Amino acid sequence: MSTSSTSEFSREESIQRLYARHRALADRFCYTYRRATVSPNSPPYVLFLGNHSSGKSSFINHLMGGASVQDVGIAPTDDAFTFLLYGEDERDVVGPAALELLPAELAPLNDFGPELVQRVRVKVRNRDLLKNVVLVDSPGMIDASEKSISRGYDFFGMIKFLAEITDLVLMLFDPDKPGTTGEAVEAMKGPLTGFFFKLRLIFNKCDRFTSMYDYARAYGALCWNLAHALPIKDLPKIYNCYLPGRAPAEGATIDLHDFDALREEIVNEIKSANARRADNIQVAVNKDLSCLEMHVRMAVRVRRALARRQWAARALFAGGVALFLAAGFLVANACGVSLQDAHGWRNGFLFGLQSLGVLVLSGLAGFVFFGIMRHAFNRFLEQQVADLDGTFAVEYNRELSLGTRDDLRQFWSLTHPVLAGLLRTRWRDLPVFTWGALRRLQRDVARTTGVTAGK
Ligand SMILES: Nc1nc2c(ncn2[C@@H]2O[C@H](COP(=O)(O)OP(=O)(O)OP(=O)(O)O)[C@@H](O)[C@H]2O)c(=O)[nH]1
Ligand SMILES: [Mg+2]
Repeated sequence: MSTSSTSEFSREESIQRLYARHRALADRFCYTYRRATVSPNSPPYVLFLGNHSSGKSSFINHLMGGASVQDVGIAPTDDAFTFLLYGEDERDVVGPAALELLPAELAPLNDFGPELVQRVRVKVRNRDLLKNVVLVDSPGMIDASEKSISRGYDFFGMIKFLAEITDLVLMLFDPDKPGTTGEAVEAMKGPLTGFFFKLRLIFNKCDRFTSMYDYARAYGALCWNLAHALPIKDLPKIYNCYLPGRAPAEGATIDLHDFDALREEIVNEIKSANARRADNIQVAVNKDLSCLEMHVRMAVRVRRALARRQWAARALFAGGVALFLAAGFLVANACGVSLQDAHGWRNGFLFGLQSLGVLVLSGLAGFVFFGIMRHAFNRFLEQQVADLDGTFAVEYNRELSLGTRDDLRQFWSLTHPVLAGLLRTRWRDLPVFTWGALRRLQRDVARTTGVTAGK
C-alpha cells in the first residue's frame, strides 16, 4: 500500500473513530449524524445544478472531451441524477444496482425512496478526468408555476444531501432564465445555505448574446435575482462562459475571448477539486460534531427547565391534594362525627362514610387539579419550543456577544427544527445530565476546528 493510501486509510479510520466515540451521546439525545459514513478514499465529487437546458449535460460532455456521454436537448431532458465514475469497462447502470457501485457515503440515497432510487444512474467511463473526480449531473430545475407537478421524491432534500457530500457545486444559469426559475431560487435560499463556500455560479451560453448591451441586460437581471435569492451580503464570483463548438449568434458583435478564460478557470477548479476534498471532509465532520454539541447543550438546557417545572408541578399537586385532604378531614371533624366520637358501630360507620366522602372528593379535586396542571405544563412546553431562539440566545450569549461566530447561527438553523420536533414528541427521553460526555465532545469539536483553521 502506498504512503498516501495509508494516510487516507488512517484518516478514514480516525474519522470513524471520532464518530464512534460520540455515538452513545448522539443516541442518548436522539441525534442522527448528518453524514454517518465518510469515504475519504473516494475521488472528490463535482455536482452540476441549474435550470433545465442551462447546459449542465453539455458542460459534462465538454469535460469528457466532446463525447456524447450525457443526452442534451432544448426541452427538459434529464430527470435522473447521473454519477460518472471511472472504470475500464464502460457501462450504464440504473436503480438499486447503480447505488451498489457508489461509495458507502452515498448509501443514504436509499432513504429517499424508490422513486429517487429509480432515477439514480451510474455511467462508468474510461476517461482520465474521472480518475480524479466524480461528476454528478442533476435534473434541470423548473419554474415555480410548474411546482405543483411533484417529482415523487424530496428534490430539495436530495439537493441538500448532495451539497453536503460533494466538494464543488456548480450552479448554471443561462440567458433564457437568468436566475428566475422557482426551484433554483428555492434551492439557493434553502438547501444550499451553508454550502456557499463550495458553490460556483456559472452564467452559461454567453455566445448567445448579439451585443454587449444584450449581455449587460441579462447579466444585470441575473445579479438582481441572485441578490434576492442568496442570503449573503457579498455576491459570489459569477463565471460567464459558453461551450465552444457552436456557431456564433447571428450578427454577434461580442468578443468571446474573456469568456474562454473564465471557462478554463472553472475547468481547472473541477480538475483540482481533489485539493479541497480533505478540507471539505474536515469541515463536514466538524459541522456534524458541532451540531451534535449544540443539540446536546440546548436539549439539556430545555430539558432541565422542563424537569424543574415538572417537579414544581408535582410538588404543587401533592401539596394541593394534601391540603384538600387535611381541610376535608378538619371540616368533617367539626361538622360531622369527630374522631373522638367515633365509638360504637353507628358512629364508627358514619365516621368511615364521611372519611370516604372526603377521600372521594379529594380524589375528584386531585383529578381536576391534575388536568389543570397538565394543561399548564403542556403550555409551558409549547412556550419552550416556540421560544427556542430566545433560549439559544441565552445559552450562547457569551459566544454570540463576541460577534465572530456566525457559524453558530448556521448550526442553529440546522439544529432548531430537529430539536423542536424532538421536544414536542419525545422530551421525556432526553437526559438531564451528560456526565462529562459533552465536555469530551467539546474537546473534539475544538480539535477538529483547530485542524481546519490551521490548514
Ligand atoms: N449556444 C449555446 N448553446 C448551449 C451551450 N451549452 C449548451 N447549449 C445547448 O443548450 C441546450 C440544453 O443543453 P443541455 O446540456 O441539455 O442542458 P441541461 O442543463 O443538461 O438540461 P436538462 O438536462 O434538461 O436540465 C442544448 O441544445 C445545448 O446544445 C452554450 O454554451 N452555448
Ligand atoms: Mg441534462
